[in-house]
Amino acid sequence: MAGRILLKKVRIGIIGAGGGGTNAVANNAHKFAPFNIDFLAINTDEQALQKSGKSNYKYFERKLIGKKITNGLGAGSNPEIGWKAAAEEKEWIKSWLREKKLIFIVTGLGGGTGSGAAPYVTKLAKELGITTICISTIPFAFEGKERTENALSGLKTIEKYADLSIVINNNDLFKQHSENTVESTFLTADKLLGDAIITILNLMLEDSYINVDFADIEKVIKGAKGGFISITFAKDVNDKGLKENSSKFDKAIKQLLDHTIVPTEMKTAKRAVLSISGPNKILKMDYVRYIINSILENVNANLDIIFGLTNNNELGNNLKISLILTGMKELIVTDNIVGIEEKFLHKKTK
Ligand SMILES: Nc1nc2c(ncn2[C@@H]2O[C@H](COP(=O)(O)OP(=O)(O)OP(=O)(O)O)[C@@H](O)[C@H]2O)c(=O)[nH]1
Ligand SMILES: [Mg+2]
Repeated sequence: MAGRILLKKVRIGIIGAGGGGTNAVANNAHKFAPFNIDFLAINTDEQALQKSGKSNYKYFERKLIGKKITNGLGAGSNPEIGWKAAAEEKEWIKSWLREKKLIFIVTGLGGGTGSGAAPYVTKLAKELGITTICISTIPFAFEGKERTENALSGLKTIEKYADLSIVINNNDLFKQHSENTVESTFLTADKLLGDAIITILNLMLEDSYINVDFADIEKVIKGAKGGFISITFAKDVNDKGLKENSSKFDKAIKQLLDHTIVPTEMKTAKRAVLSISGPNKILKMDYVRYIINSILENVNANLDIIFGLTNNNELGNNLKISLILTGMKELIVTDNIVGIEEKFLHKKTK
C-alpha cells in the first residue's frame, strides 16, 4: 500500500504545547493511531502534563519543560516564561525533532506555555528544515484582553516561522454554537484541531488511484503561511448521473467553503490540494469534474490544484471531499503586534 511505504520514508510528529494543546492532541490520539505517528506533549505544568494523554498510546511522550524557571508549576500566563521554558530543553526537543520530515504543532494560544513554547518549537523546527504546520486557537474575548494579546504575540512569531499556520478563533466557534458551554466549545475546538491534521494525513496516506504524496503536500504547504483546511461529505450520492446528484454536490461544496472559523480571504488562495474519496460506483469522472470546476469557480479560477482520488468502500453512498487552500494574502497578525520572540530578545538585551 502506497501509504505504508510513505510512512517509512516520512516520519511525522505531532506536538501539543501547553494545557489546551496537550488536551487537544490527547483527545484526538485515537484518530491518529493508524498513522504511526510520534506524539510529544510539552508543558511547564507537571500535574497537567501527567493527566494529559491517558491513552496508552505507545508513542505518546510527555516532557516537562522549564523545570528550572517554573518548578513544574506552569508559566502563569506569561509567554516569555513559556518561551524560556522551551529554550531550557532546546537540545532535548531538537533531538526529538531531528528525524522528522513533517511536524504539526498544536496549541491553545493565550496562556503562558503554549503562547511561548509553540513559537519557540516552530522556530527550532524551521532551523532544522522540517516542514512545520501550526494549528492554534485564539482565546475567547471573555477570557480577557491579556490572553488575546498573549495569543497574538505568540501567533506573530508562529507565522514568521511556520510553513503553514491554521488558526481557529474560539469566538467564531462560540458564535456558531452559542448554546454550548465553554467546555463543549473547547471540545469542538479540539475536534477541529484534530480534523485539520487528519485531513492532511489522509491526503498523504490514502491508497489512491491518483495519489497525493508527501512531495505534493510539501509543495502546497512549504512557505504557504496562511491556510485553510476543510473536509465535508456529499451525502446519498447515487450512480444515476450528474443531473440526479449535482444539487448534493452543490450543498457539500457550500459547506466545504463556508468555514467561517478560519478567517482568511479564501479567494486570494493560490494553491490547493483536493482529494475526493468514495466507493467505486459513485467515483464517476463527470462527478469529479463537476466538483473540481465548482471549487475553481467559487475560489479562484487560476488555482493550482493537486488532485487525489481514492476508492473507499467504507464510505457507503457518500463522497468525502477534502481541501487544503494555501497562499492566501492575509495573515491574521498585523504589523503593530510585537512577536513573542522580539519581546523576549528585547528584554534580554536590556
Ligand atoms: N481546544 C482547547 N482549548 C483550550 C483548552 N483549555 C484551554 N484552552 C484555550 O487555550 C488557552 C490557553 O490555555 P492553556 O493551554 O491552559 O494555557 P497554557 O499554554 O498551559 O499556559 P499556562 O497555563 O499559563 O502555562 C486558553 O486561553 C483557552 O482559550 C482545551 O482543553 N481545549
Ligand atoms: Mg497551563
